[in-house]
Amino acid sequence: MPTGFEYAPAPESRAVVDIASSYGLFVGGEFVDPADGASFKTVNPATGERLSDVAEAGAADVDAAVRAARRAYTQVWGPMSGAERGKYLFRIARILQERAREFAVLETLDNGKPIKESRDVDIPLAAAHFFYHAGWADKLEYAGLTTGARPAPLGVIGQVIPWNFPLLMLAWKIAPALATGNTVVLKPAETTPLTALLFAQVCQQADLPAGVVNIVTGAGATGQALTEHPDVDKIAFTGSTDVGKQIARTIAGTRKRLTLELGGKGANIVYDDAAIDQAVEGIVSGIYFNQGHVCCAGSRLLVQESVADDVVRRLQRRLGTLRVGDPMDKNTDVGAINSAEQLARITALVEAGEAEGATRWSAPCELPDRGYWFAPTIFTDVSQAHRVAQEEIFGPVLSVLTFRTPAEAVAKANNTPYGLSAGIWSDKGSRVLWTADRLRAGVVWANSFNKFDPTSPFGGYKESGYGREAGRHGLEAYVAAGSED
Ligand code: TAP
Repeated sequence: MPTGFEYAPAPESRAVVDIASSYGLFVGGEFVDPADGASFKTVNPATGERLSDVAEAGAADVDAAVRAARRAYTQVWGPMSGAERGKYLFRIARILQERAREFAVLETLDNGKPIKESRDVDIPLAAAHFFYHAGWADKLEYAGLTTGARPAPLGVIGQVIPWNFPLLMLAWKIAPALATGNTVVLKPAETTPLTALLFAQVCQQADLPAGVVNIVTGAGATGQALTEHPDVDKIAFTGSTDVGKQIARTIAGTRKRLTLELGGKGANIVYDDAAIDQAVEGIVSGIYFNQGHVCCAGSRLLVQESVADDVVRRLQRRLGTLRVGDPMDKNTDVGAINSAEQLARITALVEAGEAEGATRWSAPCELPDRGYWFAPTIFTDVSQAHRVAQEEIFGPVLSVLTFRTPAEAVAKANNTPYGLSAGIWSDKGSRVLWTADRLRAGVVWANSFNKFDPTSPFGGYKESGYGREAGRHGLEAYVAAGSED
């Protein structure tokens, strides 16, 4: 066992994955204890039970991680050829595939998402991200991402990620940074550190040079220490708009680069000529997938007035068939809310919706009596000024608004501070294109929703952040020769 591991599997996970009773930080290729010995517990949100104790990194630990990353950058990873770097990324991708079952179970235990989603979405997409970027590592020159014939990495990258797709967000951050020759220090979210720590073991298994990837676990203060560290060349942040703004203020006036992937309030626009049953499926996956803990969720349904009653009726019928409960059950559609804090946030916004006069309907389902749960919910009679139409709920709650004309649909869709995602449902290609052209959203899906692919750039307008992840555009954020210069 590596240093910092005290092995004692949690009872519920014994069969598939070994969860240590405590974890150290991953710094310089090894698991180490934090300087002041602090730790916090991570729990299974479906039961409230403790899974493990995880080290809490302070400023001294973050400094040690940044120094390890700097050494690795200068001595090994920076000078290495793209073809060699690519081999490591391919190796990591293959190990993620080989250990997919272990990762899926661990993700579901720590996050609360249904096992069928971690098994079929999170883990395969994380592996796909490493495969995709492995392929880029020796081709940067052809994409104009080098200075002369040399790649121009930025150096040491500090990365901070949220809890909704823990391994996938890690892959979105680490794969492009490594492919372009940078080294990283990554802080996972406090409530979901376990798959990042299993990923650290994958780095060891792949013989990745020490210090190329460092994982510092902890709360917001750990993330802040990382963003404030003077020897970090760039911060890549995914999380809430409030914390994103705080980080932008911290970084202003320094030499650091910054990319921000923040919140959203996506509109799913359904025209009267849409295939309604297909649209209803898209609305359901748009907002109830991953309990609505999705930055690009279709959390506002904009439906044309003439079909609104029919769509809402069919939607309620469909929600009645969703299975809410044990995330480890392969038939579960909606799992647990990730934390008590998030449940409180959802509950408060739903209460605000009721108080402001919107009509609430929740699916008639029996919720487990321990852990954190919220029944799939729909608000009708919503006006644009209501908080449930403006603020990100980040839970299984849909706000329904209606429109008469395409122009009204676009105006309402664009009427939030966010601009991350949107969906359009229509039988007419010309109407889809007309609408897509006018939406201020980084991603627009047509007759589908929540489709992801490592080749497609992803990112926001307005308060949803700046910079793109994935595709060729995503690489630009990690090189000096990209379009940012
Ligand atoms: P946040 O509360 O913003 O947390 C995100 C990360 O930042 C966590 O690791 C958090 O640590 C850390 N953090 C908190 N305070 C910090 C500070 N002052 N300095 C540096 N780091 C700090 O968001 P969340 O609740 O985890 O995630 C939900 C949000 O993420 C939603 O708004 C969602 O839309 C957004 N999101 C966006 C995207 C994209 S691609 N746009 C994707 C996924 C999620 P702790 O975990 O310890 O608080």
